[in-house]
Amino acid sequence: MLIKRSPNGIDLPFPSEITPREVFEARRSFIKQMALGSIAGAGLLEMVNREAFAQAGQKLAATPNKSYVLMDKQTAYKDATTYNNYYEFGTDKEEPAGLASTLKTRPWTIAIEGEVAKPMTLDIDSLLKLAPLEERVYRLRCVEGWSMVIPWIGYSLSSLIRKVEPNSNAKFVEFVTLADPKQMPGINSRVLKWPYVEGLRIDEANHPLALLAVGMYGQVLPNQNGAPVRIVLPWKYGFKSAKSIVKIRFVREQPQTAWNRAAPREYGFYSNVNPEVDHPRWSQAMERRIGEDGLFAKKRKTLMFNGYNEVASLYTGMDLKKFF
Ligand SMILES: Nc1nc2c(c(=O)[nH]1)N[C@H]1C(S)=C(S)[C@@H](COP(=O)(O)O)O[C@H]1N2
Ligand SMILES: [Mo]
Repeated sequence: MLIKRSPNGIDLPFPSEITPREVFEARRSFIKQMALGSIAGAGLLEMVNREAFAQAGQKLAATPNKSYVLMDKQTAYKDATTYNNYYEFGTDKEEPAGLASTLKTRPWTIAIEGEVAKPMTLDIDSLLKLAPLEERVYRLRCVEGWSMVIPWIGYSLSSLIRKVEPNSNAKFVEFVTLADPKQMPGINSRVLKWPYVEGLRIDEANHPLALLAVGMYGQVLPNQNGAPVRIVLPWKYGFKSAKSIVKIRFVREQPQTAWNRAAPREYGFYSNVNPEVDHPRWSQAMERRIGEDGLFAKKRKTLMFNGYNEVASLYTGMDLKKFF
């Protein structure tokens, strides 16, 4: 590395010479693989480049979808990428930003199976090309009482569902996420049973709002936000939006979900944002918008379905206190 001598005599690296951490980590893993002889001689340089640059920070083109814009100010990229819940990489909000940087998101495949006419295993790059990528600004509200406004990139989950042709037994959809103890230090903790599993009723999964997300802020998803592919369900508490999905299963019975298993009295299967149904240990009436958390910042009122009233018809006739 080039060292520039600063006027006060302290040696400082020149900014453009600083190696981004992701690139460094990728190179290190590449060198390890090379030492193990698992990378052949041909195309070496190409592999170095692919390993190092396929992931974090890469630009991703998407067309803004005008039906999904919000008046709310967008959360700063810095906040959305350093204040995360991703327990596989630690339970502290700041941990995933650091610890997930080594998550290997290529190669990556998603298996789609169960009650479908056309089960398939797609690699992430084919998944990206399955439907036109849209940008949609969604509010996401965590069950803990904070929210963010993020410009996501992806397409409706329903586009993927259509391709696999679910049969009439497919009443629910289960999302299974990566659980690799070699890459995920949080898996040693017993807060949850791994893998992290989430689920939806088939009609919820087919609602146009349900997004299969592969990017945000014009870029490929940062690892801590669920790279390379996650779901985003803005009318439900954040934990329903499973990160780093490896399997989507179409099933007959309501799936066992990670949080419902861990604390069934606190986290139900539906988990629709609902200011009238409190968490057993705290109120859900208000929320704190990340980035507005100064000493005198006003809290905001939490809205039914997080303000996404277009989903209300999915729940007509249901007692939402019972099906929380
Ligand atoms: N695999 C996995 N997915 C997950 C979680 C997790 O711990 N593991 N946390 C959930 C919770 S509680 C929230 S609030 C959102 C946070 O998403 P964000 O970090 O992109 O804002 O991810 C959800 N998806
Ligand atoms: Mo959450």
